[in-house]
Amino acid sequence: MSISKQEVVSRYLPEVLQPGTRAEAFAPSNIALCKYWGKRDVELNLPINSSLSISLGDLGSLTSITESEIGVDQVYLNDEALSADSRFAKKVLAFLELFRRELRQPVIVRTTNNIPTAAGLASSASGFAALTLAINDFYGLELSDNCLSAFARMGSGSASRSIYQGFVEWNKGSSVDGMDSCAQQLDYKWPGFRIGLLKVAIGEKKVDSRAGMQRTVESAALYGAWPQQAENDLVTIKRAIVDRDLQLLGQTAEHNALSMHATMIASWPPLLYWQPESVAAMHRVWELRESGVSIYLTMDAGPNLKLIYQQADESRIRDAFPELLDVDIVAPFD
Ligand code: 2P0
Repeated sequence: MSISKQEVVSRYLPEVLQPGTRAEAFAPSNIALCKYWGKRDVELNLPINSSLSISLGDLGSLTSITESEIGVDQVYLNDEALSADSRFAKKVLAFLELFRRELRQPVIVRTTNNIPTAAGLASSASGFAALTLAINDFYGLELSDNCLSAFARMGSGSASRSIYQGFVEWNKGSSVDGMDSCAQQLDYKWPGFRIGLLKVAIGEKKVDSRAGMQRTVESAALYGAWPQQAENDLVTIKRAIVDRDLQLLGQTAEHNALSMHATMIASWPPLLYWQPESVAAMHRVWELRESGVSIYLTMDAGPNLKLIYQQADESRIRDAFPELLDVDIVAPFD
């Protein structure tokens, strides 16, 4: 039996809210090295497996909440006022509603994403993390970091990880209310660690992650092998981070991503997020690796690649992927 989001949040709110007049918060986007794929509770976004990510420094979402003088709530995305029935505005206001109690003072929520649109990155992780942090500040909730991460997770699972910078582990947890399903920052830095965002194809995906993972859990027999693999991969990736072993980290992350995609492909109807250009780029990564460059790939629920490598190989990788010059190379620890 699932508990509702509202029930969970209400337990942690002060009796009387004391809203300020303005709050603003930033949260980074993140790329999972060990992926989250599959939910044990759809209402609360509780995952079947734990996951581990790297946050993208200053690429992410900046969200502000201010008191409004007009009689209704308003939502802006990238400086554009949205209509109240747009999908984004509805999601934002439904989330905000969880934290408001009986307060009816209208607010203006403004979100700006500085994630390069060319990178093909989802913004729901950084968006819900920034919104949660801004809500905490605006209503003076003084929530703990664990609580902030767990609440961000209720907006979007991967948002639990975007509360933090650096390497972040999201423990799947086991409690019914999900309050132990929150992320933690790993206390390891890795100067020279790089993520290259390689956009190979454009276009809206037809099936979003939320629907895609549900379809996989319900229809792919191969999914049965996924939770255990993910748990094993997470342990290996943590060890690789501690040892700064790029080969071990890269091959485990790449294998993890492709195994996740295998479960998607084994769903019905099939889920294939790759485009021909994605496959061509994968082959280029593998050729480059065969020529001695330590480069690995990971992919999410879309056609684009994220490259994992170290600064020492940067020029050879830029030469092999001139497209990288157009998008961002993220150096989380430098
Ligand atoms: C991840 N993805 O670990 C995985 C890998 C996509 C592929 O987290 O339904 O937008 O909001 O919890 O967080 C994307 O899924 O899904 C995601 P919901 P979310 O990064």
